[in-house]
Amino acid sequence: MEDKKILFSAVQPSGILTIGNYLGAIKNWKNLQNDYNSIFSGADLHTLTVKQDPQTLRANSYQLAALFLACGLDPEKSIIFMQSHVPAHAELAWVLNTITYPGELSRMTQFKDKSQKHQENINMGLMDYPVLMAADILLYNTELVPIGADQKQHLELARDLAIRFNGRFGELFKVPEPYFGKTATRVMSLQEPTKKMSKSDANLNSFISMDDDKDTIIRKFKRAVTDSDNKIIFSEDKPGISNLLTIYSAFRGISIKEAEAEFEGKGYGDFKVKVGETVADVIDPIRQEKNRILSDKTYIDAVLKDGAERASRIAYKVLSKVYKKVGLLPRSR
Ligand code: LTN
Repeated sequence: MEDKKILFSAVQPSGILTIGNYLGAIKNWKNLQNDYNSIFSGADLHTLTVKQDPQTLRANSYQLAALFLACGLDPEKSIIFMQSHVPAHAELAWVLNTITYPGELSRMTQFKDKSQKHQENINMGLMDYPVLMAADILLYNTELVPIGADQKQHLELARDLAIRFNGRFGELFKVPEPYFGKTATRVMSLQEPTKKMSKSDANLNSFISMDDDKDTIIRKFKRAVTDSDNKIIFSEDKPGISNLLTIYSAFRGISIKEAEAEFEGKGYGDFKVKVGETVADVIDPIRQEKNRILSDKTYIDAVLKDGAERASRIAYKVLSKVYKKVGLLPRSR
């Protein structure tokens, strides 16, 4: 690999993604892969921490891999693989577990939220989630980790564990930095614009999935909740309109100010249709390309196999240094 900084990120194959996930992660990855040695993973082991139907998980993993490719992640430029295909992730997580304190994990916001949400299945994996994520990151001497704000605490743990390990066993891990991107796009629900857009929302009109077709997208935007003063400006007391402006400007690659100027004097009806069309113009081709790629599982398997091989080569070099540092015997070859 060329002498560029190493960047690692991952998404869980836990079902359809929304335009929030797209704007928050994969859209930016496409550009980052030119500037960094980029490694992108489907975090399938993480997905097991909440109940999964095995068949659905398999389908979702193919969906995610195909979406990565359809969004422009390039297997020639980046390493694209499934976490479970590189056992070093689970192996490093074990070692990191031995330097992690239960209190560090039990006070994680996401653990507390998910424990609330899945009271029937509070398992050790759910609590250990951030340690596996630390392993994902540290295995590749990662310097940069593109993440959303919700993963900040987890990245902080990865940094703490890197520093703790280095302190105890000698310099080895790079201490990773978060990468939040230029604009923090926080996409809100179309129905309750004070809540984050979520694919698990019972109201299907509240989110745009990466699987929605053009008509569905436009219909959902037409139904988006706004207010009644008919001014298209970004303002705290206009969460609905502000959200639509955020989405529009992110998809157009323009500033909120420019978007406001474009719609000055226009009505909400026209505005909503325009936002819908703009989003659909980007999302619809991605969906079609994703479905085309999905029809060729052999191709996806080949991409993931190559990715896993390349990832393994890096990961096992680091893992064997970890094993040596902690005092495990070298394996004779
Ligand atoms: N927890 C992340 C997904 C994830 C990840 C990672 C992100 C798993 N491993 C390593 C960055 C680096 C999420 O759910 N967004």
